[in-house]
Amino acid sequence: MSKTIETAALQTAGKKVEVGPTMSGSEILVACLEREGVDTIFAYPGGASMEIHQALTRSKIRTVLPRHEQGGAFAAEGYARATGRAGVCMATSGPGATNLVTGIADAYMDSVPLVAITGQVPQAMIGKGAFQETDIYGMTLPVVKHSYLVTDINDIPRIIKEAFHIAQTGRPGPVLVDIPKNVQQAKTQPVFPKEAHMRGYTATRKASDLELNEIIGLIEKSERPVFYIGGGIITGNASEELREFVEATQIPVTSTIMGCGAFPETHPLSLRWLGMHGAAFANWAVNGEYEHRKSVNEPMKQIAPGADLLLAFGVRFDDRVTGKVDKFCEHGTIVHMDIDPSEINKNKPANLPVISDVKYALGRLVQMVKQRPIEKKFTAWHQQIDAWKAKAPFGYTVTQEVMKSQHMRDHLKGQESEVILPQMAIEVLYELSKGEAILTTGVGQHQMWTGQFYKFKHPRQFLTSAGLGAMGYGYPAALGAKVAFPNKEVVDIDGDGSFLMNVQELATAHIEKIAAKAIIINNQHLGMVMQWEDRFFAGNRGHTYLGDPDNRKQIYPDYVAVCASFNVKCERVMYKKDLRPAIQRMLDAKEPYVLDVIVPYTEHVVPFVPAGRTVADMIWQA
Ligand SMILES: Cc1ncc(C[n+]2csc(CCOP(=O)(O)OP(=O)(O)O)c2C)c(N)n1
Ligand SMILES: [Mg+2]
Repeated sequence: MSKTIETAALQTAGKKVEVGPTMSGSEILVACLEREGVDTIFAYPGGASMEIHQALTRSKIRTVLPRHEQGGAFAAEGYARATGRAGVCMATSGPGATNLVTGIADAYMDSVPLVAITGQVPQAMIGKGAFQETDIYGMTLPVVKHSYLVTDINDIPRIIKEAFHIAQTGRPGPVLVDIPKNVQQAKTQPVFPKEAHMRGYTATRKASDLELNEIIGLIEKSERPVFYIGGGIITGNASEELREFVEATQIPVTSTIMGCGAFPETHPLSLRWLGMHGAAFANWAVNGEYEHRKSVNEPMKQIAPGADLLLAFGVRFDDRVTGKVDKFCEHGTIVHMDIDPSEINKNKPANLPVISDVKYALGRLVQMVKQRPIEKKFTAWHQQIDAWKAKAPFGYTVTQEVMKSQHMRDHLKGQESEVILPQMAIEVLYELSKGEAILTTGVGQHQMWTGQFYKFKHPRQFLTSAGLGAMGYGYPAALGAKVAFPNKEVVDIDGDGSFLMNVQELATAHIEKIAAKAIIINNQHLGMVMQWEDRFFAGNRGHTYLGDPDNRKQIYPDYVAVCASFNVKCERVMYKKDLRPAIQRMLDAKEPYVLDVIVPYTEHVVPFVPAGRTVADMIWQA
């Protein structure tokens, strides 16, 4: 049994530590994970990590065996995004480790706390081209917040303590810990530190009252302020403070996709999300309304001005949000608040940069406006925004193009009124789940429609691969979220292309009894790429059809049969009349459940600001 002692030397250093009995490196690692409060690890074994699995069999930590390391990494991310605590995944050296890379990159792009552990060949073999040797440390350097190659068994407790601290504090991100097999096998008496001490690592930064007063001064001077908020509000746990400040100041709020749910999208002051496929009214509120121009050579003709003050909190001015960045909020004063100084002036110069923990800053701003309320009511601005909301809500219609499509000819002959559009499926899910489900997605059109037709009320409700845009994310991420919250409804809204990329995780769902649900929005195409082909390449198909070209009438692959082979229930839904009851059956199920919803491929996601363009180029009418 381990016991807490303070040795003379360590007492001198003023640090409380726990010294354990002699153990192997693998056992020490698992003991460290236990001390970090890890309850689940998504881990796939191999020669260089099996010793750690042996130690895990003697631990209370739940080990979930994904069927592909990428699935394990995405599941750990789903767990992390849903809880805010670090997700943990593990793989063996070589191919196991490289299979984690996409998940690590995804966590890096979206600032998700992830601890990725890899087995490595024995130290003496490193650099010799040993069997399953890869320099995963070097390979992942550009996509980690930090990484370690453990060279001494005595370092394991400190490294794991630091890894979790780094992953979860400040701007969260992925940390890689690569552990050679001989270090796992060696034995020592571990010394577990209670805290991480790292010189030069500052996780907390606080805005000064001077800076915050300046923000209030700018709000008082402004006529058309807008909040542009992102994932930073969610990772910074600042939703409550944001809501209080917004209600006190009446400033409308738009978010990035990463920020969906940080401010309730059902709130009258919500402008939903902005950017390439965001709400037209959000794009207008930030940039102003312009006459639609057919070519970039035409001048931009303004109809109404947009924000004169942009409060950009916990965002990074991603190109999918800004389009042509110098035209983004061209006439507004920009306040950019972030905990990560490297974001300031990276993509867009800020008039007032503030480096701060956003929860602290918003909390303090709330106190300030309580003491001295802002007089302005922004009435004219709210009227303008209401008019924009009425003019261009998210919507869809069954168009002539849909009616004449191959889909109608092949599948709905005589029953055209029963066509299911992708957007309908998401709307019905929103209704039947009362807007309370945790959703994950793949990447593509279905992902954008999920954002548009499901209104997120809570932070950590919409888990989507935003920055990396990694197809295959949806179902494994749903498994991770469901493991964390077994009593919440977790649904992956996926594309037929994306779902197939990690279809093997159906086995994980069944064997591990993880009741995550999935709705496949099956258009038999790589829909988003097809949309760009339609818009920019005269509809010429460059390998975007996923069905069987020799038998276009067949829906391919047959997901009902695929799921059946994994012992997972699946229904195919072709007609509108069947949609609602099928979604209800899926929600009622206490086990993994898949709906394969067949939709036409003819729909385009609108609004659409083509890449690198401006709000004047936005296509917003279908
Ligand atoms: C791993 C990966 N490969 C390729 C892409 C490029 N890509 C973006 S969207 C898309 C189409 C996705 O098709 P599907 O999952 O069926 O979704 P849909 O757009 O049809 O709703 C592709 C190929 C990507 N984002 N990720
Ligand atoms: Mg598709």
